[in-house]
Amino acid sequence: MEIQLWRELLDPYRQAVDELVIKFMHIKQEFQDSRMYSPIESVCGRVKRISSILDKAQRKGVDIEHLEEKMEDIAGVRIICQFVEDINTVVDIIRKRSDFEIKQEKDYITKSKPSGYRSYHIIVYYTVQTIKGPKRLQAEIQVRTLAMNFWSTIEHSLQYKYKEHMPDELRGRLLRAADAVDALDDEMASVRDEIMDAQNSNRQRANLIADILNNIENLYHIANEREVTKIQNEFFDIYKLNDISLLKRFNKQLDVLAETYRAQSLQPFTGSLTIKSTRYYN
Ligand code: 0O2
Repeated sequence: MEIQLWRELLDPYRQAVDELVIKFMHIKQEFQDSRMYSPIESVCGRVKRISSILDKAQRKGVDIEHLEEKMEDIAGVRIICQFVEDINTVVDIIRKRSDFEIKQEKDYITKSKPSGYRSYHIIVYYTVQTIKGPKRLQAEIQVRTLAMNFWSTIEHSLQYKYKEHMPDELRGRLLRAADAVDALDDEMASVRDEIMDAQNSNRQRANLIADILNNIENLYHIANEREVTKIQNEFFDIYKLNDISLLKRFNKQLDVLAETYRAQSLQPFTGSLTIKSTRYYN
């Protein structure tokens, strides 16, 4: 096939990958904006390289004319989760969507491949809008944990190096490594609640600090600079105490203060308002 024809063939797949990656990133964002734990850790995608398409077509005996119909993973999206349990949540989310139709699910989590490979694959039909009109194509969504991804990335590069001739000894080591990955995922699952708690409070604290800084910044527009500098110093003192409840109270006080300033701005005001920092050390 001429290079121009390859470009024409692959362009809609590029568009599909871009769109799908954005859609899954938005799901993650939606969870975070709702201050909820996101089952999606990261998302990436790729269009299969022409050389890989040709290799696979040859390996599977697929005629170039039937590429689009027979090769399901020209467009590939990978969703990485922290825990095995999150994979089910992501799969459920995908099943409920109306912007793509599921063709097939391949569960290599419950039953790993003989290589030791674990991942959940969903083949979908997805329609992109192009200048030539809508184009329905296939895409493969791989859902796996960070640990599974680590293993498969390493194993994939070795497969690439050795093709079908991977030494038995290396194959054995990879299988043992795959068992270790299973054990790691199991171990992490047993402390999932603990880890999620820690991550939630980290996120909560980061959001709170961002809110406080935002509030202080807003005060610069309505209060006098000396007052705001004082408030900022009080914030640093409280910040050092590393106590989330003090930070929450401080933020509430900032809200009240901003409200008071706003009310005062409606009528002439010459005094000053500040937060009594001593209240936070009780
Ligand atoms: P690349 O370079 O990632 O694109 P099948 O359903 O078995 O007839 P197919 O299409 O091979 O045929 O489906 P399968 O087995 O679900 O594999 C699709 C993709 O999953 C592969 O694409 C790999 O990305 C990944 N994969 C499958 N098995 C393994 C494995 O043993 N190790 C690793 N590291 N990845 C695997 P490609 O085209 O093989 O490769």
